[in-house]
Amino acid sequence: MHFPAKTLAVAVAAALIAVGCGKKEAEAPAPAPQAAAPQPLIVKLGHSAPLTGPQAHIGKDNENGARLAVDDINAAGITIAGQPLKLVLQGEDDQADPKQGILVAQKFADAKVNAVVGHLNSGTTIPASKIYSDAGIPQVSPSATNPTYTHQGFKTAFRVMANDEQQGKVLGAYAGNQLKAKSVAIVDDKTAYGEGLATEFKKAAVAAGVKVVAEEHTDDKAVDFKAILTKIKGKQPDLIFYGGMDPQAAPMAMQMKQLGLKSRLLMGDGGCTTEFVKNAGAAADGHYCSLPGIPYEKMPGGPAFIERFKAKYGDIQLYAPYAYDAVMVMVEAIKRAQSGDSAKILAELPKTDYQGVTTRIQFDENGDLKDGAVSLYIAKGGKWEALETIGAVAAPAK
Ligand code: ABU
Repeated sequence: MHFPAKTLAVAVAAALIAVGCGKKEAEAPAPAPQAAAPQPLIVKLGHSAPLTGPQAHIGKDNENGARLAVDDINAAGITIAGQPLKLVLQGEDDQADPKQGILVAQKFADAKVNAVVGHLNSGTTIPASKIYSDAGIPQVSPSATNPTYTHQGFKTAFRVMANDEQQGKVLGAYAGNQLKAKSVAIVDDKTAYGEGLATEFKKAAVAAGVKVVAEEHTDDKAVDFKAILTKIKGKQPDLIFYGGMDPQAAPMAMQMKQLGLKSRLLMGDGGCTTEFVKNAGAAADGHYCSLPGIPYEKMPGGPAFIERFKAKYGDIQLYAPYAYDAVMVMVEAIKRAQSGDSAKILAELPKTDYQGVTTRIQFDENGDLKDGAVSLYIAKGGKWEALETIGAVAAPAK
C-alpha cells in the first residue's frame, strides 16, 4: 500500500500526539500538596493607663510607647517555636482611678491576656497587681513607682524604673545638700504615689537637716491651691515639695507666682513633664523635678527613640521609652521561653538581662529594676534642663 508522503507525515504526527498525550495522562505526578503557612502565634498584651481625665496626656504617652514597640516587633518577623509572633495590644482606660484599675485588671484576666504592661499610676497598679497575681498574668509597669507594688510577694510584678524609696531619698538629700534648703513645706495629693513619695522625701530631707514647716494635702482633681499656698506663704519655706502629678503641679506653680511666694517647687516624676512647663509657662522657671532614670538624650537608645517617637506621636511626655522597654522585656521572655504562655513568660522574666532604650534592664528578687538611677532637672525657658544623675547607672549589657 502506498500513502502519499504528506498523508503519512500527518498520520505519524497524530499518532505521536496521541501517544504523547496518553503518556502524559498516565505518568503526570500528582500535584505536590501546598505546605500550609504556619499560623501566627497571637500574644495578647493588655495595656492600662488613664486615657481620659487630667492625666490622659501621660497615659496616651505610655500607650504610644507600648504601641511603637508592638509595631516594631510585628514588623521584625520573629518566629516562636516555628510560628510568626504577632503581638496584639489591648489598650484600656483606667482613668487613674483605683476602682477602675481593678475593673480593667479583671477585664484583662477574663480576656485571658498573656501579659500586662501597666498600669501607669501606683494607685491603680497596686490593687490591679493582686488580680494579675491570682490569675498568673505577668505584669511590667513602666511608671508606677510606689515601692509597695513590688513588695507584696507577688511573683508576677515587675517594673522598669527606680522606685520611690530611691527617688524620695535622692530628692530629700538634694534639697538639703545641693539646694541648701533650710526649710520645706510638703504637699501631697493623697494618692499612693504622691503620699508615698512625700513620706520618703520627708525622711531623707529631715536626715539632710531640712526643717519641715508645714504639711498639707490636696487631691488629684484639684486645681485651686490658694488656700494651702496662703498658709504656706506665712512660713516662708525655701522649698515646697509636691508629691503628685502635673495637672496639679502646673496651676500650683502659677498660683505661687500670683501670690508672690519666693519658695521653689521641688517635685518627683509626676510633675516632670513637657505639659508642666508648657502649662505653667513663665511660672515654671526655677522649679525642680526628678525623674527615675537618665535624661532621654543620654539613654543608650535615647536619640533614635526620640526621633522615631516624635515622627509618629510628637514630644515624649514622660514614660514612653519605659513603656517601650516594658513591651520589649516581655518579648525577650517570650523568645527565651519559645512560648506566649503566661506561666512560661513568668518563669523567664526574673532572668531578664536586656539592653533597652532606657538602660540595661535586670530585676532584683522583688521585680524592681537593679541599679536604678534618678536624675534632677530645673525648668528654664519652657524646658526641663538636666542637672545631674544620682545613683548607679547600669553598664551596657554584653
Ligand atoms: N511615678 C509617678 C507616676 C505614676 C505613679 O503613680 O507612680
